[in-house]
Amino acid sequence: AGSYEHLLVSKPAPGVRLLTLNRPKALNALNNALVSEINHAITTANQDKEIGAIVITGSERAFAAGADIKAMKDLNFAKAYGGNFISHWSDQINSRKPIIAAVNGYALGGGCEIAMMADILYAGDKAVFGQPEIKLGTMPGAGGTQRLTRAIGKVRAMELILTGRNFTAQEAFDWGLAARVFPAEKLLDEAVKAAAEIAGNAPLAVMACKDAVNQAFESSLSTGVRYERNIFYGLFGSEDRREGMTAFVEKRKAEWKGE
Ligand code: CO8
Repeated sequence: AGSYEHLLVSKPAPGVRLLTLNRPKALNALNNALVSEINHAITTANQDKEIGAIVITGSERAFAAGADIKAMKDLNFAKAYGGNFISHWSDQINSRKPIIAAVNGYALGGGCEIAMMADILYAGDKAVFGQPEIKLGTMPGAGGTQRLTRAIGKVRAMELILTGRNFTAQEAFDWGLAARVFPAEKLLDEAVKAAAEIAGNAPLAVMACKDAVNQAFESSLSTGVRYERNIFYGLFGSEDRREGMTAFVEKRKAEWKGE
């Protein structure tokens, strides 16, 4: 469903929307057009009751090799700051439905940042991550210094961002950036399988879980725990919560309504 210039959109399993970055000649380098298409596709998936989770992927060679350097080369301060360049590049974090990034090949610079914005990151065993912006005389601009640091800790993030060196799927996994590593050719199937499993859960509970986990990055522990408890109380108002517990007691499979 949907037709875009740089993005393929499909439904590989019930409840799953798959977005495949498709700018092969530039190794899926990100420009405003591609990012706008990603945002549009995510918004559309959020509005679609049939969809419970989103998978975002690239090709075997590249998830995305960064922001489009050719498009940035002649930018100046007035155009970047005044024109609010990349202000919408982080919009995917507004998705209320979970996003899984399935990363094969290069995920560099903005590509790594887009992958880190996802709720779950799966890596193919040959994936190559990095924040190489320092080598271009600049720095990460779409959350790299913040999300990488929160995910893997200060000294590792500092080393990677200051040297610009690449890191492997195994390192990403060991450090807690990637949830799982799969053989490259199995990665997409596994990501779709996980997305389908998520999509098969009660939609309001999925949304609530994602919201509460994200709150862990925004507040103190006691505030976060209170936040969680209040949403937990709120779910007692959902029909699916009653159905889920009733189905357990009646030893049958629950049927979700999304209400
Ligand atoms: N931008 C534009 N074009 C690119 C990019 C890029 N980031 N990466 C690769 N390409 C193009 C190449 O120019 C080449 O095109 P052409 O054939 O026309 O010359 C084509 O893709 C294939 O690339 P290579 O020939 O270089 O392929 P190799 O296999 O030799 O090398 C690499 C692959 C190692 C990935 C190499 O292409 C590379 O180093 N790319 C640049 C990586 C990089 O520095 N990325 C960071 C960019 S800066 C950034 O992302 C800042 C983020 C700021 C905010 C972003 C918000 C999301």
